[in-house]
Amino acid sequence: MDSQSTAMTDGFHLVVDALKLNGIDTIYCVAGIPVTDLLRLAQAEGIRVYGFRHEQNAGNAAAIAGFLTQKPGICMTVSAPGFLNGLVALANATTNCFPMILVSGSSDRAIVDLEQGDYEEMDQMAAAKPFAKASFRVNRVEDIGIGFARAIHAAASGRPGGVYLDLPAAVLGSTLELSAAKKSLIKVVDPAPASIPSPQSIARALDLLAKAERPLILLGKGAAYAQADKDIRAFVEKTAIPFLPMSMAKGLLPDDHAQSAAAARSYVLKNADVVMLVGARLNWLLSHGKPPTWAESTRFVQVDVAANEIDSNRPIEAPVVADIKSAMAAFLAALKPGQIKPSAAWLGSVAEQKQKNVEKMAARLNADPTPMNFSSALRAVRSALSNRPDVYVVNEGANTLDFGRNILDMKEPRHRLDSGTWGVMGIGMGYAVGAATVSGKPVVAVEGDSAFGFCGMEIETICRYKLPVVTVIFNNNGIYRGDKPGTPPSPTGLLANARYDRMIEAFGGKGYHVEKTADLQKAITDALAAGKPALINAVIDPTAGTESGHIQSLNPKSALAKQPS
Ligand code: ADP
Ligand code: TZD
Ligand code: MG
Repeated sequence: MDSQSTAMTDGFHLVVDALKLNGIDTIYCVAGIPVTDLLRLAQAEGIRVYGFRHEQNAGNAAAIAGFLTQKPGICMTVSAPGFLNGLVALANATTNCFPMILVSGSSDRAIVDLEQGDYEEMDQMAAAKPFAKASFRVNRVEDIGIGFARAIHAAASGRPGGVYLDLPAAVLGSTLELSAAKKSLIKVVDPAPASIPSPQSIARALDLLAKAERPLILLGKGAAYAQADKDIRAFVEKTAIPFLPMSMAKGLLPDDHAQSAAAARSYVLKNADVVMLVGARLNWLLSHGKPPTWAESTRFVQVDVAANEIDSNRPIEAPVVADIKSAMAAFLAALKPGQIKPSAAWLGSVAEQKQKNVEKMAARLNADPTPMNFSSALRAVRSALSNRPDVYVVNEGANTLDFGRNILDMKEPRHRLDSGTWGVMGIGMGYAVGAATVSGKPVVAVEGDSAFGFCGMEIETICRYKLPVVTVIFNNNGIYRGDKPGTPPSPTGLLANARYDRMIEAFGGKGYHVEKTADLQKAITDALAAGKPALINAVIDPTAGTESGHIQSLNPKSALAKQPS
């Protein structure tokens, strides 16, 4: 055929076509060689392109978009250093079971593989492997369609996770006949196929729950991800079993629900006889299911899509390997009226314990010290959000996170986004942009001053795209606490009296500096009403925090610490 007259396309266009064909409408990125023109083309073709200041934040935005939508979020980066900057976010997505695809341009394969010193040289596919659920490279332009299909399947199916897709510059620039190109694209059918539980596994789990006197349902972020909100609520209410949400499962049932055992957390973990885990792992966040937090005799139901999660920390008597949507539907269909009945004594003691703890907490919450402490400042945030269930709450820090998890009530599913499984700092601004761009709803990011520092430059991104993100910095002058005045900077200290509010003013956003709870509450209310980027510098007592927040016991102790020197 005469090549002059043959219609041609190239790798750039095929990537955009593959994304659009699969309903992917947003890219979070940092531009540069070799993806600049690719991003321009994507934008011109109607894909929303959000340019960030650092790839880690773009990756975090993509990952949380994946969590919120069940579709892989896309992060696009440049070769080697840009790719590596995005890798922490990819690993974090995999750890948290969020579907995400890190797409990165890469340099000349022939030069990279002989280590001849290319611009931004690196074997990125190999580097990504240990941190991703899957890692692929497209070596031929006609394989772009297959590359994206494989990446989408891998990210979204089964236990979701982060996937790496390598696009060498030469592939982007390669041409292909239009007719062959069209045939090479794949529209993925059913990227997250249902995983139906066996009827035996459902019966076994219901039998065990029926034998329980002191049952507990523990909801994790897998349950939030599954978007089975109605069925989960129906099962909890029909069985009358107390439930405990992990932090990102808060709001699946509202925190003020009568069956919530959140205020009696230690009591129920220690005293339940049968625990039904729904999309929650028995990892460090649950003390590995082991004493003294848990009883030796506790028996477990575990609903999880990943078969190899079962028995990872404690024997699971009734595993239900399935996706949670299918599993909850099967539970509701099989449940007989009156089959499961927690004992009245158990429900009574959970209620009593809750009452006691709520009263204890009320005393702390009602105090109004100057300067503010974590409890009083969070009460102000809670009051400001009390009639705004639509607001997404992002939360990170140590004390800021640990107190925030307990004090900030959620009413809607998937509206609390936090440091998650890794306890990683710096997710805040990426998650805020991801949540705002996916939902179009306002976001309040409650950030420790140190946590904010890992991602703070993205307030420029937030201002550039005019996103309704209100960042509240709990400014206690440091990691956990501030330094004593007049002492040289310690490893945990940060500058005293920093005015983070002035940073956002440099970008045209609204800054607030507040020292009192009433002013903090008003600033949040006003900023949300304005619907524009804002940053509130909230002064917190630098002596109020504790080392490592609520997980101080995880710090290794020096064997020599108590010996005379
Ligand atoms: P949390 O930190 O809230 O306790 P984890 O991240 O530890 O939650 O656990 C989430 C679990 O949910 C993972 O084991 C994952 O395999 C599982 N999961 C994720 N999505 C689904 C789903 N749709 N159906 C079933 N299980 C899921
Ligand atoms: N680096 C990364 C990426 N993640 C981490 N978790 C840490 C370092 C260590 N770290 C924590 O575990 S919490 C924290 C760090 C640096 C910051 C705590 O200070 P903060 O919060 O100002 O954010 P509080 O309210 O002062 O405790
Ligand atoms: Mg701090």
